[in-house]
Amino acid sequence: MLNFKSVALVLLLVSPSLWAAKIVVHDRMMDHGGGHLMDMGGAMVMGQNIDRVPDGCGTISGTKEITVRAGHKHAKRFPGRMFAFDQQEFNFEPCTKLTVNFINEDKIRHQFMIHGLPRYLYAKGMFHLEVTGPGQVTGTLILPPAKKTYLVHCDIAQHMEKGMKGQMKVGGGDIDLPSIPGVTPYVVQDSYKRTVPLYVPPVDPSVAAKKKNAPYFTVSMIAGLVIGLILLVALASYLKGKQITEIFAALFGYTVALGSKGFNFLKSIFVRLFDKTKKLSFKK
Ligand SMILES: [Cu+2]
Repeated sequence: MLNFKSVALVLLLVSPSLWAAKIVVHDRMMDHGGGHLMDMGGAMVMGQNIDRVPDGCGTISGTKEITVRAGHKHAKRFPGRMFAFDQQEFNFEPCTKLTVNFINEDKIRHQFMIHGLPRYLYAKGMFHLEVTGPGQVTGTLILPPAKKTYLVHCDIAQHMEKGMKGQMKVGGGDIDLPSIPGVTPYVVQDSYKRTVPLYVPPVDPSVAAKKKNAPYFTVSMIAGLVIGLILLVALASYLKGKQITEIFAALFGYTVALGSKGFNFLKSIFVRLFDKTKKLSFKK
């Protein structure tokens, strides 16, 4: 018998939040030195800098901590996109010590990368967080003093092109980057109208020349015509003076004769096959 408690229990069990993928927190990373940390679970930090103050900063201006989520579901707001971060633009004061908690909500690899940082401080000018999800990884860097816009993206093949792209403006930034979903116009704008002409395959010039020089009449074509003419004359002389009913009767007769011959031929094959099988089946 159903009562309130059992209904509540069933509702609780089918609740999607209960079945949502569990976020693994990667907080026991091995420090490989030089700001490079990793674990065996697919989490990585590169370019971590917790204490070296960038040239021109003098001192750390302040500390900030943000949480950035990455996943397929965040792209729903952007038609035609496949992946996205939950936020596309970040603004910080120069020389901020920034800690990023990066949460990958998908069951694939995602990254949070900042590009264009000074190379004397960040290898390849890059700060990199990565986690094979669902999972969370945390890293810290100190932003340079320059008024500049940095590219933020996921570098897994096609993830940026499919929407996982943002920009980080330090001191107000210097430019706006293109194709940031919901922030700046796409370089290649999707269109649902058919504006591109249908594909016409290119013609190989050597094949086209061969076709152009080919003779209008070929030997096989003339032979066919001659044979056709002979047969036509023979048929005409055979049919000469015959009534239309006679012609149909003759055609019917030929068809029946041909059909019965064919039937007999097939029958003989079946009979032979059957005999063979019979002999085989009795062989021991
Ligand atoms: Cu990604």
